[in-house]
Amino acid sequence: MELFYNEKIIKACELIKKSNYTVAFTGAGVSTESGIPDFRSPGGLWQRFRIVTYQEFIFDRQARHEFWRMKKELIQEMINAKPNNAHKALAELEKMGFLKHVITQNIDGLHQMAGNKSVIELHGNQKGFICLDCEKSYSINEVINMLKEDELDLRCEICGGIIKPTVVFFGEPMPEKELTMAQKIANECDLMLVIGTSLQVEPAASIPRIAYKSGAKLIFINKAETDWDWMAEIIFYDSAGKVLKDIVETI
Ligand code: CNA
Repeated sequence: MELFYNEKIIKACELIKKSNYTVAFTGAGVSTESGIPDFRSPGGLWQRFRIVTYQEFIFDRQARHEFWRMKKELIQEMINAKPNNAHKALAELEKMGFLKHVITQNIDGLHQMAGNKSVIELHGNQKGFICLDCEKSYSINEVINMLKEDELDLRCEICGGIIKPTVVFFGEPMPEKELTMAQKIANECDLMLVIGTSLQVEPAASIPRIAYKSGAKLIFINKAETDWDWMAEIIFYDSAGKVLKDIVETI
């Protein structure tokens, strides 16, 4: 029988209180209420920009132009963004001792800004940039200045190599250390909060499946349906900020 919203909140709180090892797995939907668009929702990035793959970025100057044009448009709103109620609630759950780790596909750093101490970033962080030849690092401010000068094919000042964000592109392998750690946590946890993700980007999306297969219960909080909703013990088709705030207040 379908439960009412308040009943689901109470049931979610019971699961969290009973659990010995709760983790959160988050995607772009956890940050939309901070003003950062996700990929697939109406108005999301895929309606405005084409996704440039790793291979295109490396081999195609035109694709690099496209990528940096998108970055130039989005970088300021990304770095100005502040944690919303969803990030704050997850930080609060960690502080209260109910949440052990956040595994995130996001690159915006908002979980750490909200106060979560244990955050595993599967796709890197938007603040890092590196020369692909000599590996010189560039700060986000240096990159913003380069973009102001309209250089849409950013090159290393030392060796002239291509500068690339350290975030993981489509077609690029995920960082091994983070992936291994996330898989281990997924195997060991007994409750996973799956929040704001369409679960369409692999291999990151395999993390909740690992948790499910190893016997963990899953709570989904998503505005839209996913192909994996059947795995969830409880599902909220709702705003992550609202649901997580209600969970923290009820707990
Ligand atoms: P996605 O495929 O765009 O899915 C987002 C999901 O979140 C959808 O199911 C939405 O229904 C749901 N959603 C949107 N807003 C809310 C909300 N307020 N409350 C609850 N649910 C909501 O994004 P995924 O994270 O699944 O895809 C993974 C990609 C997105 C990763 O590679 C990320 O790096 C990438 N990404 C990250 C950011 C960021 O760092 N903030 C922004 C855009 C894309």
